[in-house]
Amino acid sequence: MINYTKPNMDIWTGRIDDEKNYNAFRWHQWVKPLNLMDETISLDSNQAGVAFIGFLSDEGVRRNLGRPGALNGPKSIRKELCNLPCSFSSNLKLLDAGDIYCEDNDLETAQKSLSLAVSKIMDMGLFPLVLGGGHEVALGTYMGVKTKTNLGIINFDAHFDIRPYKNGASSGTMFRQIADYCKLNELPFNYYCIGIQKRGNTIELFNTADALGIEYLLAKDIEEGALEDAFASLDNFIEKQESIYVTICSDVFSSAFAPGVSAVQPLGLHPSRVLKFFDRIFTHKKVIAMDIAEVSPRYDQDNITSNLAATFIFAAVNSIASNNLKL
Ligand SMILES: [Mn+2]
Repeated sequence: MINYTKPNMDIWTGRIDDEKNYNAFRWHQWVKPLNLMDETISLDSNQAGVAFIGFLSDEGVRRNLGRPGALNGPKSIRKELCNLPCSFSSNLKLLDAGDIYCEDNDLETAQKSLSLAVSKIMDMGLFPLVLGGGHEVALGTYMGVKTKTNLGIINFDAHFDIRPYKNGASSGTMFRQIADYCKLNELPFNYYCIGIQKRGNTIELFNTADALGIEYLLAKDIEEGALEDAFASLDNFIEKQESIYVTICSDVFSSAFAPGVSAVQPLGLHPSRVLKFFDRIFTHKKVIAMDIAEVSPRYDQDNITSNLAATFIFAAVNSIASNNLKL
C-alpha cells in the first residue's frame, strides 16, 4: 500500500476532566493508533470498532474546476472530533488508521491505495470511516467495500456526480465510474441520492440518472414535502440491499451551515433535517462503511463546517455502537 502515512497522534489533544473515569472521557482520550502497514487488531466478540482514515486529496476537485482546499479536511475534522464525549459503551473502540495522500496529481493511485486501506480495515472487523478530501474519495471507499453483491450506495449530495469521464475522472464522475464498473462485473448498481439540486445538475444528468435507475430526493422536496413519503422511499431502497455504504458530500448542506465546501449551496438542506435521514438509515443496521467529503478549511468560518462534519461522525459512531453492542 503506497501513499500511506501512519497516524499522527499529536492531533488528538483536548480537555481532560478525568484521567481514569471512562464516563468523563472525550474522544481524544479514547482514540488509539492503528498503523495499517504493520499492525492488526482483533476485537473480542463483545466489542466493535471504528477506524478513521483520512484521504488527503482535492485533485478531483481541481480537475473538476472547483475550489481546491478539501485536502486539509481530514486534519480539521479530526480536531473537531477531539472534545466530543465518549457517549457510548467502552466496548466500542475508536482507532486512527492514518492517511492516504495523493502525489503528483495521481488521483487514480491514491484512490486505489484508499480502497486497499478500507478493505484492510474491514478485514479486521472494523467499520471504516473515511475523512475526505474531495468527493473523489467515494470511488476509493466503494472499491474497498464492495464485498457484498448487493451493496447499496446512499449519497447525501447536491449533485449526482455521474458526469462522463472520457476527459478524465474527477470529483464529479465517481458514480458514473461505479455504474460502469458494476455493468462490467454484472453487479447491480444501487444508488440513492438525497438532497439533489435542480440548479446543480443539467437536464442530461437527470436523464442519465433515470437511465441508470438512480433514485433520488430533491432538496426542495425534502424541505417542503411530507417527510413520511421521503422516508418510505428511502426505507424501500434500503430493504432491497444487503448492506449500505453512506457518503456525505458537504455541499448537501445550506451554505449558511456549511460555508467551507468546494461548491457552496445557498439552497442546501438544514443539517437537522439531513440528520433525520442519516439516523434513519442506521436504524436498518445495514451500514458497513461511510465517508464524508468536501470539507474545505480554507473557506470555512470558525471551523463550523468541520464541526458539522464531526457532528455527523458523532451520530454515526453512536449508531454503530448501539447497533453492534449489547448494552
Ligand atoms: Mn459530490
